[in-house]
Amino acid sequence: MYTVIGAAKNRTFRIIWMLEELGQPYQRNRAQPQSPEVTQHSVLGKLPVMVEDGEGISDSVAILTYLADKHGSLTAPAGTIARGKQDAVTFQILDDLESLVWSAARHSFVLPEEKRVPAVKDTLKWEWAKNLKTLERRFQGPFVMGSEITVPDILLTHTLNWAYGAKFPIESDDMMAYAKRMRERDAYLRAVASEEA
Ligand SMILES: N[C@@H](CCC(=O)N[C@@H](CS)C(=O)NCC(=O)O)C(=O)O
Repeated sequence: MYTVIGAAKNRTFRIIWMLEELGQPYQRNRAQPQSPEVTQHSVLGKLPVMVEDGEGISDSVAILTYLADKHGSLTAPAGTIARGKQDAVTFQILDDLESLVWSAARHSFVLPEEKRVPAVKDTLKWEWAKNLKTLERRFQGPFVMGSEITVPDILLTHTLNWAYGAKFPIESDDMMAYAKRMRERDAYLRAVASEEA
């Protein structure tokens, strides 16, 4: 049985959603970042961490990739060209989209107040709009990599939700419709219910 460590409303949601897509049982430990439950498994102290047989794996995308490979689902097989292309899109989402909303959060409430530069958020939003258009050119539809849901869909949907909440621009109707479709999935709705339980 997997144990997912992470309080609600953060990247932990990606893992819960993935496990719901896979139909795998799991238990929750809603520990806070930097608490002993987290730091015993990860020196970073960040959420999420997933524990299996007493061993912890940190970093949401590492966990998603581990689960996808282990269960042979939501991924192209490791060592294939298709997988190389899928991982490239995963890194594009991390580098060019998630990093921008994360920087905006850091300059809004994460960094010590005297270190924040609120004006940087305009630049981050401008760059986001440009980078989202580039991602859209790579988007195959109906899912990121084509006909099947894969790891980048979990990451992209979570990042779009986060960006929307942070008032980052999502100008494309297609992207808005995609995110809405993803949020209507049964597994997504079960993950939301788990977060709210
Ligand atoms: N790249 C990591 C980032 C993890 C991360 O920064 N998690 C946040 C919550 S979403 C956290 O634990 N922040 C508290 C801290 O850094 O102490 C991942 O995707 O899991």
